[in-house]
Amino acid sequence: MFATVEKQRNGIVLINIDNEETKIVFTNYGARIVSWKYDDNSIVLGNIVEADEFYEPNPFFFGATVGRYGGRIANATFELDGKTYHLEHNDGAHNIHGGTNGLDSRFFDYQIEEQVGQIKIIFTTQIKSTDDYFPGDIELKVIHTYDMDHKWTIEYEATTTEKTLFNPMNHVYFNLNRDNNMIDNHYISSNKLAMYPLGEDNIVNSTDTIDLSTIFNSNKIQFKELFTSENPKIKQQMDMFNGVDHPFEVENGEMAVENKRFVLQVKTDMPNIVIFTFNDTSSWDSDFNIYKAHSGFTLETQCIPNDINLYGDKAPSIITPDQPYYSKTSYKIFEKADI
Ligand code: G6D
Repeated sequence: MFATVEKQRNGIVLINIDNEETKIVFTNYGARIVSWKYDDNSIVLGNIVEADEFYEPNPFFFGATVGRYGGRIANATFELDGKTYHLEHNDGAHNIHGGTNGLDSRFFDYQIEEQVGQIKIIFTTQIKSTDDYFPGDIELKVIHTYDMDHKWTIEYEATTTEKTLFNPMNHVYFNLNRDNNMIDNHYISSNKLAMYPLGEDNIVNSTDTIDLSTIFNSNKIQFKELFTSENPKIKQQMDMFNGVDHPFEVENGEMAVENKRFVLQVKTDMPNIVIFTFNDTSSWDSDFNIYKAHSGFTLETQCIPNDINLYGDKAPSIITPDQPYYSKTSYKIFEKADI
């Protein structure tokens, strides 16, 4: 297992990790994952040619670290300790993914540590309150670790100067199909699959979840079954959003996604996983946009978007200067014959 560093134009650095049958690439731009391959199968969407032009601003956030706040905050406003904060309206009336100066579009500093059985890339940056209009300046480390067992782990470590909201995540799109054909054939599974319904403009405005395991009488559900379900609650949501774009609560933060050949296991200490099945791919006018609806899915491990407007001062995304922030998520890929 070894790492090589490749400097591209425009300040982009690619860090390639080779672990025999799997290869994974990260970049300093947005501390993002660029590609992940199992033999010659690309299991994530994005920069297949690994060209820097790919990262011109686009609305899809491929593989990026997203924050300081992942997901939408309704009406781009929230109250904390009696003070009202007004954020940038970068998604209609709402704020999405922390605004246009978010973590996805900045160059991180980095350090690579090759250890026994694993390689770590420690990315660092700061977010100032003046960058995104949230209170508090944040010092952040995003640590990507890749290990011999083909497991990619992301750790976030942060401190803030003031009480604020912090809800980072990674926006990688997976697709386990050999030709990256539609993900409808993939199954999601967990001992609990509770889906939070969305209201207008994809905003989470209710904590009354839809229990998919009960509706389907199974803990393993194919995306296609969800997309075509005649259950009125599910159908209403699928008709509104052309697929899944919903926060889930899963058992112990553990779930799996599989197709015929591969299983992807996810484990997180975050309370929710937002699954987004890439429902509208039309908003990026570029030759790089080769994507059809449902050509990938995300597993965004985070606190439920808009938590501050749902739970007020009990919102899990609130952090304070006296308590450093830490969270950890791992994604592990298996070929089925290996299990
Ligand atoms: C997030 O949930 C959102 C989607 O609605 C959005 O389109 C995407 O990011 C870019 O996953």
